[in-house]
Amino acid sequence: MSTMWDPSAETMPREQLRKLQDERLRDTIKRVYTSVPFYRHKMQEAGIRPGDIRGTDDLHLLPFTNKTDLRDSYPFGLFCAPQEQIVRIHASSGTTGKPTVSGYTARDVDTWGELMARALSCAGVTNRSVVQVSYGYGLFTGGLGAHYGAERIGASVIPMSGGNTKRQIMLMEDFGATALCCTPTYAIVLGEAIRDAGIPLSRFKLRAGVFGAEAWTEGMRAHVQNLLNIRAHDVYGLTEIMGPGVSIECEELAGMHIWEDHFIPEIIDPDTGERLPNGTPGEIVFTTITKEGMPLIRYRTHDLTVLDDTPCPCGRTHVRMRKLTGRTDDMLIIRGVNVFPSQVETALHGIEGIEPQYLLVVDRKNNLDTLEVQVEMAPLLPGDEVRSIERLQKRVESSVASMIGIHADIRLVPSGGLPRSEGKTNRTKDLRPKE
Ligand code: DLL
Repeated sequence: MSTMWDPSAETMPREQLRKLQDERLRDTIKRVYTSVPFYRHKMQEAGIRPGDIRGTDDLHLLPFTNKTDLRDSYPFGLFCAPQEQIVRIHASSGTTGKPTVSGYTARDVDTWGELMARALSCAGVTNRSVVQVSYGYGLFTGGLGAHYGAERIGASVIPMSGGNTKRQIMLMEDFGATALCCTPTYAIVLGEAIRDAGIPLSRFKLRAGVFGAEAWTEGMRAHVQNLLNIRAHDVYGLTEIMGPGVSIECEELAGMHIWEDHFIPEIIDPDTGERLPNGTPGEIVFTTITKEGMPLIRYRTHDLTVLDDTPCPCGRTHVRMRKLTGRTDDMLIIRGVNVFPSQVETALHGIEGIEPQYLLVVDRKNNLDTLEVQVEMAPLLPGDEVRSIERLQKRVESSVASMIGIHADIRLVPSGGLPRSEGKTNRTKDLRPKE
């Protein structure tokens, strides 16, 4: 049984929770209306004044916020607090070369630590735990998010960051890590490396995994639990809303509790924007109600899931979202990194000798995602030699890698070699197993 980090918040009766949400929503709407021209204009356009929003029941009156709104106000246009109060900036991949940015005040960083402390406590982390954080540290929110949460609990944190599998395994054993935070695919890489090196699991003290940042199946859960002899918890979040810890699975491992005293979730029909009742699959939309740096109103995540409001045996009253089943846009998550095909297009732009026809092929080999980018070459001229083609390939490779942040194998194909479609061109082929 895990101990709750903040029982009064986590088991708050629904009626009280609703009241708190109403209050916090009203306050957020007033703040964004006063301090963020984008929201003021949007609300004015929709004929809404802050006083019209009395609580969560009025949420549907407000317009959605989209990733494109963030892009249009890049980098800091949606910040609600003055620059001198912003203490941290994180970012994730945007749809083109520019990232999606989020700004935090000191109180936001504090809240994040608190919610990650709740999340890690759901996985049984206490002040006696040793937490190996193998999410990347940096602009990506995984590393620092898990780090602050584990420190808040008083656990001993090993700030490993990603990569260097052998060293990860050595320190996991030597330092007696009891919890591992990383992407599910990296957890499998670690587990298989331990197995393949023939190191007995009895040498490790690992008990829990807190895995997220990408979709993973129940099949992967069973595999990784078996490889590492742990209980594996799914954790969800996104940079724009906060980072990891927006929701987490409790000991029941049956859906992720969304911390509703800080975020209001809605499920909508992605095509019509219509709000759907709990239990119906659709796109999850979040409104933040305590954030100061960059509050977001009805932010469309493009993530597909189902809200489950049935009581959870753990006693937490916060609604659960089921494992994600996909996305409504073309964003791919490859080794935990978000990749948009349009980024590849931007990277190819202006490179002489290629044509703007490309295809991203994602696959999984030995439990690790692979990415191949197929690109059409301009028709070859007599005298073009193999060497110049190799040079072209290298150039494309480095341009793509610096744009998307991960390595992709580049395959140059002859002009006209990629399939053309009559409708919307599909730029991706995802061959990874679904279950
Ligand atoms: O991935 C934050 C995070 C870090 C979550 C570590 C969990 C653990 P972004 O890079 O902004 O933030 O990517 C957000 O990743 O919209 C989902 O599509 C996907 N995603 C995040 N967690 C999960 C999950 C971080 N548990 C995007 N299952 C989101 C499936 C997930 N997809």
